Formats: sequence, C-alpha cells, structure tokens
Amino acid sequence: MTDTHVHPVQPAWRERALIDDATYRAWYERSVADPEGFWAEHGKRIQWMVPFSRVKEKNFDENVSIKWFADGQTNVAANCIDRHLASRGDQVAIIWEGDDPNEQKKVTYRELHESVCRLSNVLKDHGVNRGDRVTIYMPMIPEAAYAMLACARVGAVHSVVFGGFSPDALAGRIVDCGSTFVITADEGLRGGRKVPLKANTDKAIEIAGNNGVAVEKVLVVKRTGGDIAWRENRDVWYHEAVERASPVSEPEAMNAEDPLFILYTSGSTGKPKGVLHTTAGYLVYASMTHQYVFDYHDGDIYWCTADVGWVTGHSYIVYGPLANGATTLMFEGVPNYPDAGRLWQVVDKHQVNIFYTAPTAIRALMGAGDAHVTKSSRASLKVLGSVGEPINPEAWEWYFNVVGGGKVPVVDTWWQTETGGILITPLPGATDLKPGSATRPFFGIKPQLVDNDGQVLEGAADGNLCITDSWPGQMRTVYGDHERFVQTYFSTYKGKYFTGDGCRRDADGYYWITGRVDDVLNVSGHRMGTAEVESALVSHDAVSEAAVVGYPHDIKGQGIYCYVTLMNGIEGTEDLRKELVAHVRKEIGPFASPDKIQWAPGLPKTRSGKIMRRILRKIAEDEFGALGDTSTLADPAVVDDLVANRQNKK
Ligand code: 6R9
Repeated sequence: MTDTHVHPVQPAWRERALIDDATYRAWYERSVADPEGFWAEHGKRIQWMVPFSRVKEKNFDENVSIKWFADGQTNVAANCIDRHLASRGDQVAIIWEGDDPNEQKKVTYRELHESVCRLSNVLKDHGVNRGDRVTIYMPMIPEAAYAMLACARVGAVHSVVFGGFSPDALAGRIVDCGSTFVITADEGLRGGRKVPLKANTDKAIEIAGNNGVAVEKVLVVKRTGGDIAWRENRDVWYHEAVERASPVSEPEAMNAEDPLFILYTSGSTGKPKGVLHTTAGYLVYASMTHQYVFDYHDGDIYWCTADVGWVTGHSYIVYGPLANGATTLMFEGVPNYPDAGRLWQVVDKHQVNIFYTAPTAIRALMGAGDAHVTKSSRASLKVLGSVGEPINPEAWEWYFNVVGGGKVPVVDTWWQTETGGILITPLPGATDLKPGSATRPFFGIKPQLVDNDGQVLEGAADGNLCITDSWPGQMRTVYGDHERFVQTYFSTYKGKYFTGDGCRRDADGYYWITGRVDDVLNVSGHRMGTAEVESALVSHDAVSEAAVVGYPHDIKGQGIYCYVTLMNGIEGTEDLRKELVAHVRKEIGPFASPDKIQWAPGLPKTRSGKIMRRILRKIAEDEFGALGDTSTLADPAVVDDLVANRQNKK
C-alpha cells in the first residue's frame, strides 16, 4: 500500500480544538513516561464516592492481572446522570430519532434520572442485586440506555445482546453468564420491518432452560404493540412496572474493579467470549476518548450510528457521551430508509455537530450517489468519525469531500470490544490526516509491531499489532474463564496484549491497520469467527464438513465464502444452497448470511488433517495464480476442483 494524499490540520479545526499538535506530543510523552502520574490526574475526571490512592496495577505475564484505581469507589450511572443535574438538568441528554422519520423524542437529564431511578427500583424489587447478570435484548430505543444505566446504578452486570442475533445465539449468551433476568421489547422496527424480539426471547429462554439456566423474569417494553405470547408470572410489562416503582433510588457505591458489563465477541476459535469490563477505568477511558477524539465541546450535538448491542454503542452512544454531559442521538433506523439521504436529513434536523459511523455505511451511501448527500446542508458538522473496519482511501475521500465538504476532519478510530475505547486515532486539532490510516496512538497507548516469531520491529514496518502496557479501559478477563483470557491475548507474544490485527507503521510513525490476521471475519463491521459460521453449517444434516473464509467485498468490507462438503449421496442443488443460507441466518443471525457457497468434494488438508485456509482464501479472492506451495497437501488434486468451480470469477 502506498501513502495517500495528506490532509493537514486546517486552521479552523486547530482554533476550535482542545488539543493541538504540541499538546498531543507533550501529553503523549508524559502518558508513557509517567503513566501513574498521568492517569492519577485524568482519573479525577469522573466523580468518586471514595477517592483512589492506587492507580495502575498491571501484570501482562503468566498471572495476567489488570487493575486501575483499585481502592476507589464510584457509580457509573451517577456519573452519567446525577452529576449533571445541578448544571444541566434541563439539557437534552438523549435525542431519539425513530425508524419512521416522523417519530422522535427528547429526554432531558432530569427525565433520564427519573426513568433510570424507577427502573433501578424495578430491578431491585425483582431481586436483582449487585453482581447479578441482566441480559438486554433491545431495539434502539431510549429504554435500552435506561436499562444499561439502571443496571449500573444498582451494581448489576449487563450483557447487551444485539437485536440481530438469533434465539440460539441469545440463549448461548444467557447460559454462559447465568442470567435469569431479561429486558426486551415486543418488537423492534428497522427500515420499516419488524424484528420479533419477544418471540426470539421466548425461544431463547426455552433453549436456555434445556441448558440449565432458568430465566425468571422478562421485562417487556411495548414498542410496536404487535401480538406477542405472554407467560404470566414471568413476563412483566415495562411501562406498568416503572409506573408503580418509586422514582427515588440511591446509586450503589461500587468498587473501581467491580464488573460493569459483559459483551460477547467472536474470536478465532470456539464460542463467543464474554469480554468483561469493570467500573472506573472503563468510564475514565470512555469519557476521556469521547472528549478528545471527537473534540467534544459543551453543547455539541453528538451522533454515533452504532447499535447499543456492539461495544461502539456502549462506549460512544451511552457511557462516554453521558459521562461528559453531552446530548447523544440514538437512531432506531437504518441509513437507507426511507431513502439513502436519511442520515444527512437527520444531521440537519437535529443540527448534529459530531457524526460517527462505519465504513460499510459510507461505502453503501457512496454507491447511492452524491445527490442524496448534497440535497442536505450539513453545515452543523464539525467532526466526522469512522470505526469498525479499515476504511479504504476512496471511501475516506468521499466522506471527507462530499459529506464534510472538505471542511471537517475525519477521525478514523481503531479499537476493539476488548479495548473498551479508542486506542489509535487522529485528534481533530492535532493530527495531519492520511486517508486509510488510523494515524497515532491515544494518550497512554504503547503500540508495538512484532513479526510472526515475536521479534520487535522498529521504524517503518509491517507486522502484528500488540500493545505493551495497560490502559484504564482494557478488558479485565473473559467472564468465567480467565485462562481463556490469558491464552487468547497474552500467550502469542509473551508479556504483550495481542490484538489479532495486522498493521503497518510508516516512516512518519502513522499506523495503518491491515485487518485481522486470525480467523475472525469483519462483515459490515460485524465481527464473527469463521468457526462460528462453520459450526452453524455442519449442524445441518446435509453437511459433512465446512470451511469458511473472508474475501474482499465492495460494500461489506468482507464477504463470507463457504466451502461445503456434503454428506455422501447428497447433491448440491440451488435449493440446498438457499436452505443452508437460511440455516446459518437462523443459527447466528441475518448479518451472518453466507455470500457464496461452493460445493467442495474435498478440502485442501495437510497430511496431519489441518485445513489450509491460506489456499481457500486465495481461491475465494480469485487469486489462485498465487496459491503458493501446495506440495504438503494430502491430496493436491482437490485444489484443481476448487479452482475450476470457484464462485468469484473476475
Ligand atoms: C470498535 C470495534 C474490532 C476489530 C479490530 C479491527 C477492526 C475496528 C477499525 C478496524 C481498521 C479501524 N477495526 N476499527 N480496522 N480501522 N478504524 O469495531 O470493535 O467489533 O470488537 O471489532 O475491528 O480488525 O480488531 P469490534
């Protein structure tokens, strides 16, 4: 990859900005030279019930252990709500924009306080206590944020499951964390279509019950009023419960290292992992990155288009912005409904200043044509952000020039569910931008590139991205499986956190994320393991074996390419192909829909039986001229068949 055109910081960005280049350099130097001092200072940005005296306690070696501000006490909901009541009780905390352009709602900090306090009491009345796990399976409505904050207020640990997940996937997550309380809605609404959340929840609870976890209560928000099944003594209407509950609730004093939430994410092997984030360090890091990365100023209207079911929704719709007293916009709909101009229409309608979205949305809208954009004003915009996958320079330039009119900085923010907040990113007033590069590390972040043998690479280099020191927002463990945490992140390269991403550092010290180097796919910014799609496929009666790889996809970033070996005597028909696609959608969720299925009489395996994915990836990319050494294959002839029947012929 060659360097693209550089966009220097414009004078207007620098004037507005909280951080200029000299400040970035000075703060960064200090943050890595004296992390204790730096974070002791910035740890005070949140409100403490009991101040901390300890700052960083980190061990990345054998007994991996990470603690921040460990002897302090605080409450995340109090920081996101109560703290602002005196100064901005009547300011809007949440602007909700419905799927239908005629539906909207504004919630002030005072109203947010009352809703969260009432819901906290509902939780307590039903016996939800500190440390209990609550599953949240919700559409993008304010009640999703209330639910997260109410859990934080009473010290319960939330596990938000994206509303696009199937009943099976939801059940797996309920069982893994032993959650007996679920908050959901009758139905969701996206792009004019209904999502059967309560029906999915009912099915999930049945599956969970067969796997040893009995869900006791389901709190149901009435969103559409659609027909749903009702189980007396288990199901409770949200609106009835909160109306009965007291509006007075004291936030629990939580220890800094008490768990705040679990969020399941995919890895290269096995079932999804419950990434565990704790209380104080997470909030310090989410709020600080929200302020500086987006150059957030009091009064700014801030909009992140993510779903609260993903980490971006946790840190940058709910916790970061609310901790900073921001007005955060929550959007129920999708970018192309009613038409491809929706996002910009919402920007104008609510005078959005900071807008944060994913490359897949940018590419899709780019394809729909500039007219959808240029018919809006977008004059309120001050910062544009990108997250979730590498952004190709063409999409970056379009975002910058067409959406931002060439006048607004684009911050390409690299981070992960595991990191809690943004680690590599430009700062609007400080960083000259290079399209496609996430640029430089945030304060306190020490990136390192290593080769496959773990040798540290200096200067301009291409390698595997590790982080060598801890930061407050880092995940602490895999829920219920600390050994897996150590194995997954700290065993590949001893003493370092390994991100799973490949990365290039250029001569200016800028970082360019090149994508995952493990078997994790990133499809439209949705992260999933190839192993998950494979196990969904082989759970179908007709399938004997499956191997799944990613291939470059114009809109989605990566598409899902499946090689499927059928049971003896079963023929690979078009109907079966459709059935398998439907099967994977049912097992995981619609976003995991296979793009290509190729019938494979055999898979390329080494003599020890290991599937050679490198070869499968090349064939899926139609780059079979560069298959490399196939001599170690048990049966080299299978490759010829796969090449001849490839599905992505250019
Ligand atoms: C926040 C989030 C994490 C993976 C990560 C990387 C990819 C995220 C990126 C990016 C290039 C960016 N990724 N942001 N790649 N440039 N700005 O997306 O978390 O869902 O856990 O995904 O996404 O591959 O490792 P998560």
